[in-house]
Amino acid sequence: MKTNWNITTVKIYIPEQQTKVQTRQSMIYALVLLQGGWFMMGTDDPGIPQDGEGPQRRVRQDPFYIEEHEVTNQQFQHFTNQTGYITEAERFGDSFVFEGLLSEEVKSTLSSAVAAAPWWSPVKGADWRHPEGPDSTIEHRMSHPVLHVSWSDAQAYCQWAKRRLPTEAEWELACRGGLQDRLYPWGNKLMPRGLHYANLWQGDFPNHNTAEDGYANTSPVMSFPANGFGLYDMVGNAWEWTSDWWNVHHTTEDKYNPKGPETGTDRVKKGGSYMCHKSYCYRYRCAARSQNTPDSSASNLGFRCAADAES
Ligand SMILES: *[C@@H]1O[C@H](CO)[C@@H](O)[C@H](O)[C@H]1NC(C)=O
Ligand SMILES: [Ca+2]
Ligand SMILES: [Ca+2]
Repeated sequence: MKTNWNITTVKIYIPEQQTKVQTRQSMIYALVLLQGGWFMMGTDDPGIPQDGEGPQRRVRQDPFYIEEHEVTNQQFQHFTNQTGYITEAERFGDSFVFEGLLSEEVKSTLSSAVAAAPWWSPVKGADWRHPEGPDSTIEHRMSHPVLHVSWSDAQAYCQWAKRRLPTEAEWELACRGGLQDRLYPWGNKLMPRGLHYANLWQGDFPNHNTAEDGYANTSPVMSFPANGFGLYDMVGNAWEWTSDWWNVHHTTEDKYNPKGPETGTDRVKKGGSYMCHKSYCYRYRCAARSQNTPDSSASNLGFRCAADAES
C-alpha cells in the first residue's frame, strides 16, 4: 500500500513520568501508549441507570495504544482513496441527520422521522462526504471527525490502518485520563474556571443551540483541551464506536481485559456528541454509554482506533 504520509509523533504516556515523545514511521496520525493496570470502570452513581453504567468494578487492562483524536474526514478520505471503500450509508442511500442542521430544501423532502426522537430524520444522500445531505460538503471540514460511518465501516478503516476498535474498557480507561471516580475526562466540574472542555450543546435542546462553546456542529479535532493522557474529544464532538456488544448487566467481579458479551444485537458507543445536553443526553461522562446496531450511521457518530502494544 502506497502512502505519502510519513513521520508522525507517537506520544508515549508513562505514569509518574513525563510524557515521552518519540517519532517513528507511521501511516496515520498519533497513537498514545497507555500503560494499563487496574482502574475502576463504570459508576455506582449512574447518571442514566437504565444504560448499565453500574456497578463500578475493578478492571485490569494490559497496555495498549489509542489514537489521540477521532478519525477525521481527511484520514477517512485517505482510506477510501487507497481502497475504494464504500460505506454502508452510501450503499443504503441514506443516513440519520439531526434536523436542526438541515437546509430548508432537504427538510421539504423528508418523509419520516424517529417517533421517540423526532429531531432525527433519515436523509437520502446523507453520508460521510455529505453530512447534512446531498447539498452539503466536507470540503471546509477535513479536520473534523468523520461521521455517518457504521460500526462495520469503522472496523474496516481500523483494519486497513493495521489497528482495531478499542474495547469499551480500553476506551473508558483512556477517557478517565488517569483520574479516579470523576465524571469527565478532566474532573467533576463541567466548566472549570468557566471554560468549555468539550464540544457539547448549550441552550434548549433540540430547538436552540447557542453554541457558546464555539460550535453548533462538529469541531475540528483537538479544539478543546486534552485529558491527562493527551487524548482529545473523548467526550463530546462525535460519539465513538467501541468493539463491544451491548449489554446493561454487569457484576462487581474483577475483570481482566474485558471484551464485552460474546454476542448481541447492538454495539457500544461512548462519549456523547456535540448534540448532548444534560436535559436529555447526559452521556458526555466517561462511565456513560449508549448503543446502535452495527449498520447504523448518523450525523453525530464517529470513532477512533486502538492497537495492541508490542511487547
Ligand atoms: C483523495 O483523492 C482526491 C481526488 O484525487 C484528492 O483531491 C484528495 O486530496 C485525496 N485525499 C487524500 C486525503 O489523500
Ligand atoms: Ca457545541
Ligand atoms: Ca468524541
